[in-house]
Amino acid sequence: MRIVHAADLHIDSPLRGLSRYEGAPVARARSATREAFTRVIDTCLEHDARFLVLAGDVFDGDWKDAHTGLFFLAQLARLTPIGCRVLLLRGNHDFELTRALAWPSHVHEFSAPDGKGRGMHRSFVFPDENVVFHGVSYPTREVKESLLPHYPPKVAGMLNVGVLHTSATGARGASEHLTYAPCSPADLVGHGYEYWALGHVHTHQVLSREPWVVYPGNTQGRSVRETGPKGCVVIDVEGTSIARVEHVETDVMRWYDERLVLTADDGLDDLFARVRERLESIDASSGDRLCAVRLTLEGACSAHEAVIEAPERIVDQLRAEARQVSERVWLEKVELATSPVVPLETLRRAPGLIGDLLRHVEVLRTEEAESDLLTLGRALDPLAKKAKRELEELRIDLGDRDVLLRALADAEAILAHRLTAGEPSEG
Ligand SMILES: [Mn+2]
Repeated sequence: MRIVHAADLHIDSPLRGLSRYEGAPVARARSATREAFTRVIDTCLEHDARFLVLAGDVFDGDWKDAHTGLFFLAQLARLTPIGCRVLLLRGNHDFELTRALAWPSHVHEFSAPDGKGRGMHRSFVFPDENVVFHGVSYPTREVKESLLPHYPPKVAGMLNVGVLHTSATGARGASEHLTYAPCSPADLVGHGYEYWALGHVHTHQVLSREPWVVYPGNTQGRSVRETGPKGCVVIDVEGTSIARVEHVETDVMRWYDERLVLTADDGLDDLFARVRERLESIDASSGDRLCAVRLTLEGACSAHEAVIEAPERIVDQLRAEARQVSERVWLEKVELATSPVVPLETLRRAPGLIGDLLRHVEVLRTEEAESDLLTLGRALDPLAKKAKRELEELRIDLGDRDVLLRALADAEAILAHRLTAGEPSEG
């Protein structure tokens, strides 16, 4: 007998910030959470699952309109022919669904602790499969106390599955989420159930195997903070014990947070070649999925000067390269953090003109020289007036000391590179 366990589907989550990039596969990205749920249902059908457990945050929040609910019901209806039943728990995101539709008879929703509105449904018993599910939905967004005291004791002679939306202490990635209904894995283990179907933390992990305490992770990554494969788990049950738990990927768009470290010999052509190579390997390893890649370029390299002289052009060119690699690969963001090959520290200590210049720049960095730095900034006023709109769009304020310090560092790197070009750098 098989059970599919999923959580944190966040169906119709808006995926903020994605629409800004020209050529970005926005429509596909928007529908990603829906497609991932479709794949969860596919997984139930493929494994002939008897139950589908949804452990909270199925929806990202209250439905904007009926479309979300109609889509959800249409997918659940696909389970009816195989007799797969659904156990539904409300988490902090979907505790309240003001437009909720009546669930069909194969959907069983757990009540909140006070039973508000829907009676007390804390345990659902299925004698045909000798299994009982226990769960407590969120009555409100912020559940500060452990919900564990509301869970009934184990029913002897049956498979007991606890469904719980919780911040389990020590779980990987737990710090990325607000702490709700906290509990410790040891308390869950001690409760006596054979399997804890958790939700809330978006990173898949097995906290315990005897008994099983499992986060399936979310079904679809929604930002660069949610990289790597995402999916649900398939639980193999033999009698009243768990034989196997397997993670199955359901994501249709995968996030990558990539760092590429360039070295001294790498010029601009090498930079593009290295990026292309990396994007090709990402594309090859991701199947037919969309890949949203955040790319950080680092390292002291010859390409640095060209990078800081025209960063926007480099980023545009990289987006064009990505597009050529595959239409499935999409550069979500490029961070240019390369540094000059010229050893600034050494040059700064050297006697002569270049040393003097760099030492003067260094003085401008001190707090005592703040007024000099701001004066320097004001020298850019005529330029700032011409580029007023662009600066506003980029939120660049030339009266801001941090902005000026960054500009100073770029100018310093360009100067040092130009003034020492052709000379062997001192090691
Ligand atoms: Mn949650």
